[in-house]
Amino acid sequence: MPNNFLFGAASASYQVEGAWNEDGKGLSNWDVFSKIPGKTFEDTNGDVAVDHYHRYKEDIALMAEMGLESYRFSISWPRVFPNGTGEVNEKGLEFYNNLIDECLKHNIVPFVTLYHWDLPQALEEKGGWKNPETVDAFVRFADTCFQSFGDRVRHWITFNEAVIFCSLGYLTGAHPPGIEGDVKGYFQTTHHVFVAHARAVELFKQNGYVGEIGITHVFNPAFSIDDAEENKFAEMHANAYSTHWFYDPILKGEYPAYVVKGLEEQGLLPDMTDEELDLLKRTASMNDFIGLNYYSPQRVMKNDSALVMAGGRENSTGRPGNPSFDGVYKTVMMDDKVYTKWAWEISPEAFLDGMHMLKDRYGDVKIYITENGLGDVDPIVDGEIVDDARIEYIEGHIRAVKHAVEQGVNVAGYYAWSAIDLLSWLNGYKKQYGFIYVDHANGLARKKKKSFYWYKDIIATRAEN
Ligand code: BGP
Repeated sequence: MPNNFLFGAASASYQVEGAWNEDGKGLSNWDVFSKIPGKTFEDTNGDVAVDHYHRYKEDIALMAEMGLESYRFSISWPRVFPNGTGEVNEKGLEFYNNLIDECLKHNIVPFVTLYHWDLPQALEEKGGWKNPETVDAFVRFADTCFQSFGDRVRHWITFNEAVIFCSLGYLTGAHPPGIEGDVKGYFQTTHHVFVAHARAVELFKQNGYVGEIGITHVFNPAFSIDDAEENKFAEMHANAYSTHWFYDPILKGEYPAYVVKGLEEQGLLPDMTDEELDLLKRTASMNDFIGLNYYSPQRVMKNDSALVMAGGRENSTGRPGNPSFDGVYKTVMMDDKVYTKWAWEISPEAFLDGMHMLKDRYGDVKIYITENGLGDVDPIVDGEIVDDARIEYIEGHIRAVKHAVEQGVNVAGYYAWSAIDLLSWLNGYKKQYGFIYVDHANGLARKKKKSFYWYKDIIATRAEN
């Protein structure tokens, strides 16, 4: 891999930090939602998580030992603004200042996500992402972060995976605010997120901050199960709703006409002002990159039933739900494909094809793979964590990135999910992703997994072989 290609790993505030009520932090929607019985796996929550808030020095030192070039983490909005807006919590800023400095001390490039799902509860109670005031509050939060950390942070992601928090929040109810079946609400909240993103990007550029800014979307490229015309139509439909709806407003500055028409016909088009649409248009060329979180593709076919929201992999993994309209597509599992324990298809080939699909539609936009990894219950052999399946998974996907780069796709970095074992939103601590193991039975002690040494070698050799 080229020398300027960044090898990193990622995390998110609610999933690692803990310290949910310390040093002036306000409540997040997840602090509240996860305590409603039955909402999360075995009622787990992120109150303590893996205590990164107190152990970040030890964690960053381990990342440095692994040779990590960049660490993607998110800022907890309620730690900075306990009520979402209003007074800043200086202690919150102090934590992120320390975290950033610790990364830099070890030559690790901080890659900061502003919003990875932990909305201040005070804003959730006022309508969350349905309320345009949340957009204003986000822009202020973003500006505060640019001002406070912009002298050292050069890489900013505004939002992580709008499709997930909007669809699970408003369609399936699996994430806060726990609403089911509000299809218009789903589209409305995605629109507000795109507007919030565009306003933050414009402000970043207008104020002359140094560095790059973009957004991260989950990327589930859709492929028809066969060549039947009706299934090919389903594939087109699935890509339009799950990919183009999310990438077009950011990179082309307008929504895909096909989806707009479909939503209009069903009375589901979000409320949008001319001013917002202009904003999307004029900021499209200002995005420096797009982040892709890729785990698996969708295999799709015609769906004869009416509106289907559950979309997917027929188990309860908490994945979305891509909405299907007029019953034209559904996502299915196939006998000849390989799946993880949580029924997510493993396909580096689809990843490579997907990157080409994006290049075909969006040209040479810079891409960071901001998440990719294997959720597993790691085998422990004689006290060692022998996560060969993770090594195989990541190796296959890094190889796909290498091919993509060789074939002219502009990929600038790869971030494994995750640096350290952490809370899985809906699967608790059982589903592991990290290179660093966290021993919950032993005071959250850290331990290096087999993959830790393997990734260290990949980075050191720049994935030569
Ligand atoms: C992405 C999220 C991450 C992480 C990952 C794995 O959608 O951005 O925060 O959770 O998926 O998901 P899970 O923990 O459900 O296996």
